[in-house]
Amino acid sequence: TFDYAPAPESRSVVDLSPSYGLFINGEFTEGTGSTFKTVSPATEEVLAEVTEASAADVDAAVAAARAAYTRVWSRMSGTDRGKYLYRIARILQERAREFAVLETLDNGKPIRESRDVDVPLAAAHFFYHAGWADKLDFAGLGTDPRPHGVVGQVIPWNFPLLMLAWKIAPALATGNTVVLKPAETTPLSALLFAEVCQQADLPPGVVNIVTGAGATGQALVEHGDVDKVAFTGSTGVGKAIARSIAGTRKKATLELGGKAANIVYDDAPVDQAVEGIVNGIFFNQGHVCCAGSRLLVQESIAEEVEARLKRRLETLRVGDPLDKNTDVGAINSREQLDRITELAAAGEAEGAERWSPQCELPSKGFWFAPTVFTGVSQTHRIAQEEIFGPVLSVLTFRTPAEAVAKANNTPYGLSAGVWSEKGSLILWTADRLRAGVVWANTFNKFDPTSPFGGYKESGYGREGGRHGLEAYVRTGA
Ligand code: TXE
Repeated sequence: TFDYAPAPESRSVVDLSPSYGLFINGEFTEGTGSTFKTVSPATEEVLAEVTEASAADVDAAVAAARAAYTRVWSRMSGTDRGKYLYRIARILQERAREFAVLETLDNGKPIRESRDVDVPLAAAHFFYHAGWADKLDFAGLGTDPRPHGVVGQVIPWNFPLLMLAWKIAPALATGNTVVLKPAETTPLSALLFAEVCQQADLPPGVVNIVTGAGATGQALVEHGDVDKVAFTGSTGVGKAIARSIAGTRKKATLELGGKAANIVYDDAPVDQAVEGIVNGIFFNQGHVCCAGSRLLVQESIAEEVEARLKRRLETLRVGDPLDKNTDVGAINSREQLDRITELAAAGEAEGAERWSPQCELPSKGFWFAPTVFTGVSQTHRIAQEEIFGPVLSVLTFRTPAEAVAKANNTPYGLSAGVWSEKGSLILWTADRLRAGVVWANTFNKFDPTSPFGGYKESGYGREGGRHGLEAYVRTGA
């Protein structure tokens, strides 16, 4: 183990305040609740004190969103709503460095990823939806698409800014107003986004941010004046939300867990596939709902792929997330580290073979070395349960039919990858996979124009693309 001090020049890009309030009706307010601390997962240093919104605070935020909806946002032309979204997108680009550093500090992900993926994709999401705002009549949404009203949105900690963009951009483009609760371990980029709303002169109340833990999220989704709920997070909480709003007028979209198969056929371009396997599971420390957490490799090439994969993993740099050369950063929280550690121990106990490259981990913070399990069988917990960490389970198959059967044999159905030189085999396989997204000879490719979402216990509804707009409107015929 070793100690490190985060690079001071990167740190100075963000101007952290010692404490943060809530963003309600266009202003930062102290709120009536208590406070909690958000820490850097890489060092355990306290970054800031953040307000834990009470039920009364949630009430005030929903009232602000309702007033903004009724008085301003639902009456505004799509063209004007679009102008605000374009403005937000441009400010995100201008302040990209600040967002990237803040996201990395609060989340623990490598700066290269927040700089090259999270922040540009968040801006792209606003640009894309700005374009829809005045074209909703042509989006195939039925006759006279209308917004729902006030949307309550709860997001997770793995892509804090990007998930915020996935939620807020389509809601605003379609004329809804929003109360959003970021995850308790990563509230800071949402609060910086609140500043962006001010800078863009967004009418007060159109976007409100309430920070806090599960109880704040629950108060929001169960609030009587919320018309629609959008949630990304664990399958357990997603089911609880679905139960709690059953029988009410509320619409809901749920984006939940995954256990994606990355299927590698024996004619696949092996070097490319190995890169795709590494990106599939070690990108963002494996804190990705669509992570390629199960490698299904054809038996005849399994030995070669495993050997090349291990050689490649020896070169991954694990450590300081603010260092531009880092490939794998910190685990987001101690709770998540405990979950990963427990599931990895179960993998060993159930008889799979555990391997990690030699790597020194920092002495403070939450860290887990990249880990590969071989000899995994379908019934093992590490083949069924979402680990949400840098842990790959390797299974083998002989025939395409067996690959499909194994790939589909989990409660989830969010994403999958297929690697082969044969287009026909890729299409045959994709057609049989119960997964919302199937990547061919690539993995973890995201684009605002493509709908994303799951089958089975991975949830329902789509985000992104034209389909993503459907969740935010009600239509006539
Ligand atoms: O998720 P939670 P956790 C999976 C992943 C991970 C596990 C647990 O497997 O290991 O879930 O993570 C808010 N009503 N995913 O415990 O609790 C909470 O405050 C309303 C996959 O962090 O689901 C946070 O804002 N809201 C996933 C958000 O829900 C509630 C991403 C997610 O937290 C609530 C995250 C309640 N009763 C975890 N309880 C993905 N699909 O990307 C909690 N929250």
